[in-house]
Parts: sequence; C-alpha cells; structure tokens
Amino acid sequence: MEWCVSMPKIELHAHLNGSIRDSTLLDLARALGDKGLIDFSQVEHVILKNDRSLSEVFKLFDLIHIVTTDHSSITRITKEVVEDFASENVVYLELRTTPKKNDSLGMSKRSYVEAVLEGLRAVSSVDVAFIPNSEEPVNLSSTLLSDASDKCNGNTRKKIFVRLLLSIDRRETTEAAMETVMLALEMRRFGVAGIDLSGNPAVGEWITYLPALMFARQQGLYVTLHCGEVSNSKEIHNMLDFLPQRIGHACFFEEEHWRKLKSSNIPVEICLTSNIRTLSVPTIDAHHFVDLYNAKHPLVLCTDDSGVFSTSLSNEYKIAASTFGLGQKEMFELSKNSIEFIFADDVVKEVLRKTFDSAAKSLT
Ligand code: 6MZ
Repeated sequence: MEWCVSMPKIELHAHLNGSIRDSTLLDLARALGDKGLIDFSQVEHVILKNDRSLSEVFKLFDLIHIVTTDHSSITRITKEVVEDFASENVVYLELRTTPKKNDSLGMSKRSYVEAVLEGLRAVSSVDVAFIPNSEEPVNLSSTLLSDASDKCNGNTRKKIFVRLLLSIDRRETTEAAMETVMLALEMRRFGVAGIDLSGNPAVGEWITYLPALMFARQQGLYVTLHCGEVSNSKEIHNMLDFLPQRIGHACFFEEEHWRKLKSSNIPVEICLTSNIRTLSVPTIDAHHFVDLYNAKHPLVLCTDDSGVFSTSLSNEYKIAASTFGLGQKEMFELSKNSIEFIFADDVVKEVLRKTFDSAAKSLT
C-alpha cells in the first residue's frame, strides 16, 4: 500500500458530497438531530450501512443532501475533501458537484458554487492552485511552473491543482441543466473547467440534457458523461455519438458499444470499488479494466465517492495492482498517463509531467 500512497496521483472522477468523511457526515447529522430537524438514530443507521445497491446509494445521496446542503457545510466538506486527497499525494483533482438551489436557506446555484470556492480558499495544509493560468498575473503563473511539491522555508509543502466540474443531475429539466452550464461559463475564471452528467441512471432521458451539453461544448467547456451505469443501449450509443471528452463507468457496454468507444478513443474513468459495491459489474476479475488496459485504451482510475464507498485513490491503485497483477512501474505509468486526459491547459500538464518525472527518480 505504501507506494500506492506515496506516488503522485490524479483524480478525475470524485463527487464532492460522495467524498464526505463519515465523521463529518455524522457530525452534521447529529447537529440537525439536536435541532430536532431529523431523527439522528434513523440517519446514523443508514450512514453506517456498508453494502448498498445502486438504488440504495441514490437514497443515501438524498439523505446526505439534507444533511450537507447549507453554505457553511459545503465549504467545510470542500476543504476537507481537498485536504484528504492531497494527503495521499493526489497532485491534480477534478472535483465535481451538482449546484443546488434551496430557497429556504437562501441558496442559489451560484451561491452554492461560491461556497465550494470558499472551501478551496480555506484549505491551509496544502497550496491549492485552482485559478487557471490565463487568469493569473504573470508572476503567479511562473510560480505554478515550479514542481508541484516545493521547498518552503526548509519544509516540503505540498501543492494540488484543483479544477471543478459542475454536474447536471438526471432529475433536472432542460432549463435547469442550461442554468448550470451558464453558471459554469461564468465561473470559468475560478477554475470551473467543465460539465458532468450524473445522478440516478434509471431516471431521465438523454434528449433532456442534450441542448445544455451541446451548448457547453460550443462554448469550450469540457464534458464528461456517466455512461452505461445501467443497461440502456440506445442511450449509450447517443452518448458515444456525442463524443464527450471522457466518460465514466462504462459497465453495461455491449460489443457494438466497445467497438464505438475504442474507435473514438474516448478516455474512461474507472471506479472499481464503486462498480463492485453497486453490483454494476459481477466480480472484480470480470471488470472491463482488464480489456481496456490490454487494448491500451485511455483510462484513469478514480474513486467516484470515496466517503460513501469507504475507499481512497491509493486503495483503488492497490486493488488494481493486486487484482490484475500489475507492478509498481505499470501503476506509476497508468497514473502518469492520466495527465493527458485532464481538463486543464498545457501549462498545468507540463508541471504535472515534471512532478511525475521527479517522483520517478526518487522511486528508482
Ligand atoms: C451517478 C452519482 C454517482 O453532486 O451532491 N453521483 N451519479 N452514479 C454514481 N455512481 C455511484 N455517485 C454520485 O455529489 C453527489 C451526487 O453525485 C452524483 C449523484 O447525483 C449524487 O447525488 P454532489 O456533490
């Protein structure tokens, strides 16, 4: 496990509220219980349940959202999630979250995202670079060109790049999806790089989100889609025809979907523990990671919901290494290759390549 933790890693598929610490979730739930707003004993039982089907996971998310969706909680969770990823040597993190509107709390989608940004600014244990280079004053941008782990006053201080993806929930209408895309465009200068389509895959129709996704792409936002989390051949075809920059999961693909995916070379975000826990793949040995890896198809290991599934990115690397018989060198290469699929500019990619190169020297 040690080298899985110490090597630099890139996380491209992490849902903010799914990455919440258990301790924080219980803490926030207890506080609502004390105010008489929820029955804590009921909620505690649901939070601590370990094995959940895909539909139970979405019920849990509804509960998590009741507990977490106020500005200060969102700020706290963001700060903690970034700190947690940085502590296991994630050097680049794309964090995705669904902007939420809650009139009773005075929350708009914009104020939700502002609370997330506040969380990024609140991180103190590690340097967080989330403003894109094009928005940085020249001297700051040159600082970013240094290695992602700098010597500062004799101490090594970690750096993490963070980019945000705004998620469209499959329960949303076309108008709501468009509102999220407009917000992402407005928030680009604060590190919002793209759009994700997620939420319960048993809900909603592709055609509902298509106008907003097309507009996002026209405006130069990156797009990643949860694709094939359930069996839905027509939707999988439609999604692949859209040519998103990445897709997540790809569990219920049939031969013709694999053919289309491979010929279009769309990178796949692979979430091993999540897929096993939600029974989206029958066994870990049968996971499509093997076929994609052997075919040299672009892929990246990710956590999905590290809190909900009690995992970490280091753990995902460890599982892949031990299950598929891959060594430290192969896992390092897999991690380094992920740089090519990030939703950030060439300057960031170059910094990350240097970070991996200097880590490679210390490994040999
Ligand atoms: C699809 C998922 C997901 O946005 O509130 N989400 N969507 N499949 C998954 N696989 C298990 N895991 C998480 O984070 C939680 C939200 O992310 C999406 C769901 O919409 C969930 O409500 P945010 O930060």
